[in-house]
Amino acid sequence: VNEEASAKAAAASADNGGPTIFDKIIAKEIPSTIVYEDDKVLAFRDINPQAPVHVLVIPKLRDGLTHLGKAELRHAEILGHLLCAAKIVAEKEGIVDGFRVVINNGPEACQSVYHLHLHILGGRQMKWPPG
Ligand code: D5M
Repeated sequence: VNEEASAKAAAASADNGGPTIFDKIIAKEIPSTIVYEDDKVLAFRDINPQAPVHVLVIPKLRDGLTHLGKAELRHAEILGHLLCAAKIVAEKEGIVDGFRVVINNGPEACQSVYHLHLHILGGRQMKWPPG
C-alpha cells in the first residue's frame, strides 16, 4: 500500500516544466544546508535523508534538464560538472571510498522534483539491488 501511495504521489508531481522548490533553494529564498557551491552547481543536504550522508547536487541553471531523459549533447559540460561536484562532495563528507550516486528519472523511478539532481548517498553499507 505504501509503495502504491508513493508511486501515485510521484506520478502526481510528474514533469510540467514549471518552477520547482529547487529554484527557491538556489535563490536562497528558503534555507538549505549547503555542502558545496560553485558558479554552476549547488550541493545541499536532502531534507529527507536516506543515509547518514545524503546530499543533492543540482545545476544552478536547469536549462531544460527537468530530468535526465531531457539530456542533449549541449548538456555534456554541466553533466560532467555535476559528477565532478559529486566527487568533491564525497571527499568533503569523508565517504569518497564508498558512496552511491543516484538519479531518479520519471514517475516510475519516484522522481518528485523536476530539476535534475544527483543524490549522493553514503556513510552506511549500501545494498544491491536498490529498491
Ligand atoms: O528527490 C527529490 C529530493 O528532494 C527528495 O529526496 C527530497 C528532497 N527535497 C525536497 N525538498 C527539499 C528541500 N526544501 N530541501 C532539501 N531537500 C529537499 P527525487 O529524486 O525527485 O525523488
